[in-house]
Amino acid sequence: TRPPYAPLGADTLPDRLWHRPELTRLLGPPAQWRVREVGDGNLNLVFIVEGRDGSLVVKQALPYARVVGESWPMSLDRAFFEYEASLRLGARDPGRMPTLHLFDREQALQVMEHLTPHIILRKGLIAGTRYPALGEHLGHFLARTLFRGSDWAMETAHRKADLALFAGNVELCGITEDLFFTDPFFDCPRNRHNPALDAEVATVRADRALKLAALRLKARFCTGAETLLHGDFHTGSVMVSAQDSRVIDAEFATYGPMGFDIGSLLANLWMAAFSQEGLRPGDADARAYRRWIRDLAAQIWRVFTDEFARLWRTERAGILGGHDLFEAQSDREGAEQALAARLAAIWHDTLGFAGLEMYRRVLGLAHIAEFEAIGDEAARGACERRALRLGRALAVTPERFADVAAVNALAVELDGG
Ligand code: SR1
Ligand code: MG
Repeated sequence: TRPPYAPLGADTLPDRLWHRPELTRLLGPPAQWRVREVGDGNLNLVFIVEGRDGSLVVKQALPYARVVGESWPMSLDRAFFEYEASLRLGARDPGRMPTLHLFDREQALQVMEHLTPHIILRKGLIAGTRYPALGEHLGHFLARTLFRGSDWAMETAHRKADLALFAGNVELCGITEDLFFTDPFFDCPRNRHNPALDAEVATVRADRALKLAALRLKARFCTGAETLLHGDFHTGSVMVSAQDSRVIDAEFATYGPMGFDIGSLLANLWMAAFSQEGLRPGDADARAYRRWIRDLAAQIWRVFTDEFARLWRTERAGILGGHDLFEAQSDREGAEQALAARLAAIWHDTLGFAGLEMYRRVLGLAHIAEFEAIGDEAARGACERRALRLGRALAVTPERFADVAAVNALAVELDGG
């Protein structure tokens, strides 16, 4: 009989996993394993195991949300959905997810490649590091995973099966629905905010236009099952080295609108840019660096649209120029017209979701390290206020922003240069 679920500890891990060939093959003899718990995310345990012959990461779900504690029970099934999503996202953009070596559903445990010398992108952005290949990697990842998980690319039977599978990720979807679209807009006990923003919080409570936008976007998220999303695609879900970028932590995966992943990522970049003045006040490089971050956001959107268009022209099934149909004359113009309409709709969604991501990271439960690292409340409040202003404009008046340059222009104006 298999042992029931039990959380691992750095001291117990070798005794619990010494018999797994996937580990001994890559690490060498268990007696020589050195184990560190390094998880600093909101949900899980993460261990780095180093052995004679190599190193691995062991990730295990806890039966509660680590960020809150045992008072917030959480299903271990999230490890299963993360595993299933990682397989699909990894196949749709090969090389961008860590290699998986083992999944044990009962123990809610995955063993994967130890990415080294990679660090979490959010930490790299706080440190002011530039990553030359990142924009291309993330733009491609978004285009390939979002396009290839959709009905533009998948056969009906496969897509419906996946839709049904990921519809089971109920608990984590529920967290997103609450934390993203609901909590920041009322006096939820889970919320917390910088006291320097008390006036802004009072304004949000009375802001009907913003609440209407949040309701509209929640409906888009809940009903717009366009593709398999990563579902939590912020700068804490990307690991980077000088040349490489990897995507981790797909446990919030669900079918949803393409703009959700794109908006989550771009919002975190715009917030990282706003944090620079608070992190390094008056520093000339911090100013240059925030321009680099804004340019990165623009590059990601450009690479995304170029790659999405390429896939549309080469991998799409169906009428108007898609393959697999014997049309008398393929309608190239119609295909381009449909592509432009699709990209415009994705952009519109992207803006709205980006706007709400900013609200939830400033006023909700799960804040971001860029702002939290600014010790002075007033200085931090100034940065957070800019994020709220940009967020409101994106969510409530998306039609103001024809393209990413228009968003960056408002970010520059709010940042004073
Ligand atoms: C209780 S989970 C809080 C947040 O952490 C994750 O990274 C997701 O962003 C989630 O919303
Ligand atoms: Mg995560």
